[in-house]
Amino acid sequence: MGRLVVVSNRIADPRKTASGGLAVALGQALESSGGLWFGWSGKVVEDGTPGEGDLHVHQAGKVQLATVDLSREDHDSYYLGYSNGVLWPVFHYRLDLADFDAGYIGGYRRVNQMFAHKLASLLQPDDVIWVHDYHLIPLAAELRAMGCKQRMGFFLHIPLPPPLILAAVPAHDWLMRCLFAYDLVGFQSESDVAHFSRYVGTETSADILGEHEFRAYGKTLQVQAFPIGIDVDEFVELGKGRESQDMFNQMRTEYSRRRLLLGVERLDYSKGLPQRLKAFRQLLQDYPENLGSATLIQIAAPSRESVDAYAALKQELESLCGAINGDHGELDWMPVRYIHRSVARKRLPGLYRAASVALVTPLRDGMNLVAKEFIVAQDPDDPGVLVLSRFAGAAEQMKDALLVNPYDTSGTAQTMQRAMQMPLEERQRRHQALMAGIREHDVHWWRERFLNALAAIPAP
Ligand code: ADQ
Repeated sequence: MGRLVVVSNRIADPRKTASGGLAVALGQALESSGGLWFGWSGKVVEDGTPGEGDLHVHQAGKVQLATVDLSREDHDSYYLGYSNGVLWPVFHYRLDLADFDAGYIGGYRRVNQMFAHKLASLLQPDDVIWVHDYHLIPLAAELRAMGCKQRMGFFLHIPLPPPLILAAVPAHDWLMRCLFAYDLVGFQSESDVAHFSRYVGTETSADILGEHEFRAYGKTLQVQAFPIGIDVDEFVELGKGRESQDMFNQMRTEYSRRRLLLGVERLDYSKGLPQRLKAFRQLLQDYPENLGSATLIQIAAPSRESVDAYAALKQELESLCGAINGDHGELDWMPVRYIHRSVARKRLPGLYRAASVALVTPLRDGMNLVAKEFIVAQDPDDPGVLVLSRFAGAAEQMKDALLVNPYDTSGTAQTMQRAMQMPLEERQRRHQALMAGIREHDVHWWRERFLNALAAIPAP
């Protein structure tokens, strides 16, 4: 196979561990092929011209990193507007939060066109191009329009909604048609693949050639589920580090008389935070033996704060935490510790390990890597319990977690109670089964499966 070219909205220097498992895994593939990673630089030029941006190229080991700046107007319409104000909510089934401002889509197309132009100047004929996520759906179509014939694959990190939800996007037919410019499209779960197949069956005149093969617009497209995993060895190593150990010891000392429940995510409405807090409040009401003991540490890292829906969520969360603490707290015990910051990646395994229960209860999630990280960080002899939303992509694989419907407040409270009371033997059995699955289907397996499937497609 030729050189690998990865394209994503943001890029990371794969040599830095703070970048996380995905960057490390992609970095390894890029290193072995002497590849290129292309994306937005993160820089916004206040008085920049829409559709124009400086290209920066530098070398990180064997990998070339190429980034482009965005003008303020492009950033606001492509990134905040269309990507995060339309596609993110709709793809997470939240039509009520979508802002269908007609101006956004022009910026989205313009930036994809500009990225295609800048990228094309760096491409070699036998490159294999792997495009990531909803910001860049039309990229292959733009590259093809410029005559690029390379093999191209696309992976969607977020869910694909059912056809009638997708059809609410004014330009849905154009978006879905753009997917046919790729040779391979990967989704996180089988339910996403089923939604794609149903969309194609009901909304297009494409021929469904097989479970994974579709033909339309003069092009054949392969579609498959490639559930993303984590870099297990990297996370285990992080867990052995001093920062992680210190975190664990500090938490164990501070909460020695308490039972710790933990939530870790970006502050995002897809993650089901208000529903989770209400379920925790229900737990305290329905099972009063938890009063004075159960403590929920909720870490919610700031995210997309200039999008309106995020500011409203932040307020709702603050008020819920205040109410729960006010109603149930004691001078020596506060039921909720809410922290609106991210935790350094090196400390995360220690935090996960100190918790008796992890609450991973999104309303909808492409996969959810926190669920997998929590399991890997546990002590196999005395592991914590994972409470996982059935609406996370991870639920298709992690059947040995306690699956919940996050909209069902008392059902979720009941499951939290069950998790806290689970006998050691059952905890060990569930942990062992989950761990085996996570190890087998790690991020390297995911990357290789995708790239092998792409390589197996005959060149156009
Ligand atoms: P995200 O929505 O960001 O990702 P997720 O997969 O849970 O969700 O987390 C990504 C990473 O961020 C994890 O490694 C986690 O440790 C880290 N992280 C999250 N909150 C943090 C915090 N408060 N402090 C420190 N680190 C934090 C999108 C999709 C997911 C999909 C991933 C990968 O929405 O469904 O699993 O991409 O494909």
